[in-house]
Amino acid sequence: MESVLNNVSDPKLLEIARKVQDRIRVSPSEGLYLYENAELGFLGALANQIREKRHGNFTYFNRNFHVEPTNICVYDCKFCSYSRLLKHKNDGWEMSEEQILDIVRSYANKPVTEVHIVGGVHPKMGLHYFASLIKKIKEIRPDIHVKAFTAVELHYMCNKAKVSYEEGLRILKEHGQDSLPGGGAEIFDEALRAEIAGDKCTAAEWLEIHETAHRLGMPSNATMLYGHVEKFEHRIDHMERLRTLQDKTGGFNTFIPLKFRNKDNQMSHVPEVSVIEDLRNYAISRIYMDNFGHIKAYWPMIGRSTAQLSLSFGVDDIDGTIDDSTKIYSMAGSEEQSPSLTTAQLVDLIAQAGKIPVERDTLYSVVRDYSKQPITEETV
Ligand code: V47
Ligand code: SF4
Repeated sequence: MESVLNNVSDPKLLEIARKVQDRIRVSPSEGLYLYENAELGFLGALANQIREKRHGNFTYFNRNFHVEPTNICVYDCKFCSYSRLLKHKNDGWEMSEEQILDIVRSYANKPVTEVHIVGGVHPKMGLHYFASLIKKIKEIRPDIHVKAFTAVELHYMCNKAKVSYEEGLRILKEHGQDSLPGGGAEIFDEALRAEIAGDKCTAAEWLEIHETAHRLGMPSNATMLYGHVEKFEHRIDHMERLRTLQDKTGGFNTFIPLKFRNKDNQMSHVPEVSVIEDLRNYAISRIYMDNFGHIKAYWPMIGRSTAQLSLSFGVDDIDGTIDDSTKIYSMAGSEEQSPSLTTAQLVDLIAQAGKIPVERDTLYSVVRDYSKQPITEETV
C-alpha cells in the first residue's frame, strides 16, 4: 500500500487514502473524486486493503440454484433482454407449479443450501400463489434457504393483493421465505430511473420494501446497474442511499454491482464499459460501502476471468454454482452463455486467483473452508 501511495502526488487522493486507512467514512464528494480522478492501481490497493482486513484471503461462494417461474412481465425496462411483454406473451415462458416443484425435487440429493427465485412480473402469479409455492418448496426441502422476489415483484404483488408491504412480506415469511435478492434497484436517481425502468417501483418504494423486510427479520442484498446512461454522480447517489439505509437497519448482506450488457434490448446502442471500469467500480464500491460486509461479483455476467481479477479489487464473493436455467444474463449478452459451474470448478477458479475458497450459506456462515478440507473426488 505504502509503495502505491508514494507514487500519488494528488493531495486529495492521499487524504482519502489516509481516511480509508483510519477507517473514516468517505463522503459523497470524495467518492465522486475517486471516480473522476483515481487510477485503477490506486483504487485496487485501497480496496484490497479493506478486503484483506475484513476477510483475509477468503473468497466466498454458495451452492445454489435459480428458479425463474416466468419471463412474461408487465413492465418494459429498456435495458432488459429477458422479459417478454404481456402482449408478446407467446414468445415467453410460464412454468407451472408442478414444473417448479420438479426442479426443487431434482436437487433432492444435492448439498445445495439456497434456491434463488426471481422472474418477470406476471399479473397472474400473485402473492398468495407464491406464498403457497414457497410452502410447498419447504415441504420438499425444509433445510433450503429461500431467497426470493425482487422489490419490484414484491411491490406489484402486494399492490395487486391490496396489502401493505409489511403484511405481504409477513405472509411470505410465514410461508417460508427467508430473504430477498438485491435485484430491481437499477439506479435510484428518479429521472434516470423513469427513463430506463419505466413505471416499475420507485427508488423510495424499493428502499421501503427492503427496510420493511429488515424490520421483519428478513435480510436482503442490494444491486446497482451501472455502465449505461448514468454518470458517476448517479452511482454515488445510489450507493449513498443504500449506505444510509444500512446504517439504519444493518439488514443488507451484500452489495452487487451489475454491469449493463447491451445485447438484444432497447439500449443496444449504448456501448458497454471496459473491464478497467468494472474493476474501478468494484474497488470504489468496496471503499464507499463501509457498512456492507461483502461485495459480490456475479461471475456469469462478467465472465470467469474478470471475476478472478475482481478478487484483487475489493470483491470477496462470487455468488454460487448457479444452474444453467438462469437466462436473465445470457439473454443480455453476458460472458457466460450457460452459467453453471460445479463446486470443484468454482473452487479451482478461486484458488487459481490466489484466494482461499470458502463455501458459505446465504447468511455467510461457513459451510466449508477449502484450505482446511480440500476438494475431494466426491465434491461435485
Ligand atoms: O434487477 C437486467 C439486471 C437484475 C440486464 O441478490 C441486467 O444475490 C445487466 O438482481 N444487463 C436481476 N443487468 C438479477 C439480480 C441478482 C443476480 C444475482 C444475484 C443476486 C442476489 C441478484 O438483473 C435486474 C437488473 O438490474 N439486469 N437486464 C442487462 N441487460
Ligand atoms: Fe420486467 Fe425485471 Fe425485465 Fe424490468 S428488468 S422488464 S421488471 S423482468
